[in-house]
Amino acid sequence: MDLQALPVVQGKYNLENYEDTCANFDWSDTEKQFSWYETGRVNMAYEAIDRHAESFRKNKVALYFRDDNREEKYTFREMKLLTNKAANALKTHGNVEKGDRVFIFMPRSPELYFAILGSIKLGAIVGPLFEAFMEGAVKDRLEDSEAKALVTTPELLERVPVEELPNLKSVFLVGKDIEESDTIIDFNKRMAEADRNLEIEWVDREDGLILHYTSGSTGRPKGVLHVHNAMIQQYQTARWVLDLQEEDVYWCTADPGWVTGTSYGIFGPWLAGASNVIVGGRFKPETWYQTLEDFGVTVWYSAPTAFRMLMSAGDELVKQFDLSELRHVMSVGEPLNPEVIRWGLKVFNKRIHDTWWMTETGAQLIVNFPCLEIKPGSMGKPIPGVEAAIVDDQGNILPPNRMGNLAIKKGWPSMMREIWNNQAKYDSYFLPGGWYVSGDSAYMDEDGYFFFQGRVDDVIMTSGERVGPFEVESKILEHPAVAEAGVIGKPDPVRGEIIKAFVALLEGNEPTDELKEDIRQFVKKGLAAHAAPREIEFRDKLPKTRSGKIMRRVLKAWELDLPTGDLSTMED
Ligand code: 6R9
Repeated sequence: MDLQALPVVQGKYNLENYEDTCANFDWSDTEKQFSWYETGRVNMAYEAIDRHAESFRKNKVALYFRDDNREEKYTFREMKLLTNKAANALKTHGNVEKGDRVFIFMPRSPELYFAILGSIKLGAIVGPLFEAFMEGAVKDRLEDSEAKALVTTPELLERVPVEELPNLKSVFLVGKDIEESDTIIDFNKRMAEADRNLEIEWVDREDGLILHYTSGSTGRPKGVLHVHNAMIQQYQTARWVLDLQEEDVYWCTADPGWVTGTSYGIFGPWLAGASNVIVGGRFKPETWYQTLEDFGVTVWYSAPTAFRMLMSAGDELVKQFDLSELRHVMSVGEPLNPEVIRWGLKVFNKRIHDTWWMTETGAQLIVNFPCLEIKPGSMGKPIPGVEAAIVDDQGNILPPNRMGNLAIKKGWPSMMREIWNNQAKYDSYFLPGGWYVSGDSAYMDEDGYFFFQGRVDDVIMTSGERVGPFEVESKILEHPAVAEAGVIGKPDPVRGEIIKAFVALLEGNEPTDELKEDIRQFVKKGLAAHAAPREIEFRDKLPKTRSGKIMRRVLKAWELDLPTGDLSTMED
């Protein structure tokens, strides 16, 4: 059963009239907000922090931080000085300069944000790594990007094979009693003694800002490079879509290891001068509701898996909290089920607004604006200044209600500029006519609303995290008992999809439950907990093409009891 379109709720939104804005909008209107417009030079960290520290927002809280051990807050002025100090420490002790890659690999903490913004103030390119990554995943990324410096913790350092990374010259450790050496530097100590004044590195709009590694269906994870110019769209969507206003308290639940945690956990909200809540630690429904109540969160950005987990924690729990400040709720990362929207209406009395975008796009592209009617099941409409369409494999635009490739006309401000060291991969995203092809299939209805249908490729979205089957298969293949492995996403009511692996064993190995668990642990330790298959099924042989590629499509058909389709390329 579908919900009827949910009407606009009365309110004063930053975007009041969608149609008019689309007709008259020009990105150069937004560019005028930034220093670049006057000086020709810019720096994301200046625009996100220092600019406010030099304005009426000086003593406004920029960052509220909480985890199991710490509760702290920092004003924009304090953030400016602390990020200056972080920059000075990185420069003095790590020789970090413009264009260098600095990786940040640690759980959420205020220092993580000082380190990211400090690196950006030096013009360095930041590579954020999710804390759950294990040695293999960490090494791949540091190696591919030739990272020069790393900020991490003593606990996580065990997963960094420093000796095998010749380009990695300095490792800054955030922790207690750090013993310094040629490569190891005590981040807190060096920050404390660093100068609080800094000559910011003014860069060009097209200079590198951030490198997010993400997964495709083939090959190793790829480094998606974004540039400072992304601020134009991140700022504009923070106004239009997040609808941030001066008095808002904003909470984005994503970790900065993923793009949502940087574009909308750091850049967007701070470009808009908002108070930003950052919460560390593991997901617990009680803690999340407590966060909403204690900080008086007004604008909240999360993901369907999280909503579904809250939903399964029951309606009695949510009633114990005062969530009356909450005024605007958004979702990203996976399809937002109408059922979740219905639940949101019931327990928060709020419409949950879906937003669609990707690591590669740098910022939101198709969304349900607060000023639009919401059609449950739809991701919404393209933001003004962006052209979206459904195209066929040749780049021809398809009419309404026809399913095809969700594509965006090249040239939006926050688009990725490079796949690190891989021009061919970058080029493979585009079709004739200047269409960027997302890898998602969708259709558009006659009112211009877009509806997500699935991935065109084999990428798995599990709990909102994007996992490439190839990376998991490669890891499983390293297990001494394994001959072949094929990995697919299996539909799951809470997590969207779970990772399922089909495995053929080398001769002499018994297909036991212990071995399944051993393979699971092997992937968990070698790659990351969220990439470990929740289900493993042993088969004597896996379906392969004549060129030896595992046919994941056939595995999926086995799993879902569907017809296997055309098998003419199968080996025998
Ligand atoms: C921001 C982010 C991108 C992929 C994307 C699509 C899926 C994102 C969605 C959605 C349905 C939405 N996705 N938003 N699917 N409805 N509103 O998630 O980036 O990690 O790169 O994932 O996520 O399949 O192609 P990323």
